[in-house]
Amino acid sequence: MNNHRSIGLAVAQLGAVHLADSRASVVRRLVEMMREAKSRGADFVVFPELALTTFFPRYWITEEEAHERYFEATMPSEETRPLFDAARELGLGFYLGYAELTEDKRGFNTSIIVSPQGEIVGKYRKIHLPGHSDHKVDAPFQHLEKKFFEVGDLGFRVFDTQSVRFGMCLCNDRRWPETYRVMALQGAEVVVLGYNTPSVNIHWNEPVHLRTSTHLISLQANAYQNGVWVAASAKCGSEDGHHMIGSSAIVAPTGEIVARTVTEEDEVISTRADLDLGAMFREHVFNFAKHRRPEHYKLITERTGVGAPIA
Ligand code: CDV
Repeated sequence: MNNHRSIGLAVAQLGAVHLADSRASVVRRLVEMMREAKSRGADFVVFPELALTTFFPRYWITEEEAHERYFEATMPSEETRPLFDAARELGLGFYLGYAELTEDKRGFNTSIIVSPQGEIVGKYRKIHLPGHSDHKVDAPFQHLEKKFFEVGDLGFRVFDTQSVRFGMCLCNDRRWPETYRVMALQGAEVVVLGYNTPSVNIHWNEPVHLRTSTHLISLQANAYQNGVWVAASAKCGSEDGHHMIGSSAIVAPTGEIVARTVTEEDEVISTRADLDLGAMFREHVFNFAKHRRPEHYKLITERTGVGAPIA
């Protein structure tokens, strides 16, 4: 055994959450997986995006109805407190995605990091929101993240807890290299994220095998290029007939998948993440201070879409 710094890292994938499922029943499933993660030696567990309800942006409903049924006005609430109690009881930190309603009725697709003391130590609000805000009347379902959520206003920050520097993001953010690089430039060691990736998209036709492949490629490439661990947790399976991919995974800073789910149900995967594995890359091939050339990257912050070639 080496004496490297490490953390026991678990991903708790969640199977389908149907319209009829109560918050309390979902929280019970999450707590059960916290116990399973702890029994495997985990110190931290990663739950999915919008983990407490069905993936409601697929339904055309009013903002008021969505707020009433699917958003959290407080965290913890009566219904979510068992997660915080379990964290304290088990000495286990966690990441959780949920729909956040602020006091002034603004909606965000949010995630938090909670310490083993049951304190919220970090909050993130999703920045790369996919989908649309209008009603696609001819589509079999909607993807209304742009209707129900504002673009996150907290940036890609990092949070120190359990002697680890965590970064976090949500779902579609995982496909964008800027997400990870901004966090890696702040010394992130572990990037945690949750996702709901539908197998069918109303905007483009990508077969399921490719959807799984592009999901994993995004995690693997960005783990390697930033020397970070990436732990990604799906909500998956068929929610009232709407299927979402699984393949939750833990990826090492080498870009290798060290654990991956095999079901589309509630399933815990885990590993002991050697935090010095990332240091090896950050000190050599991806030594940012030595090798990055930001003077040649200006277009990345100046432009959103494709424009004219630079002179
Ligand atoms: N919830 C998501 O952000 N889903 C997107 C889909 C729409 C592609 C994803 O990146 O998986």
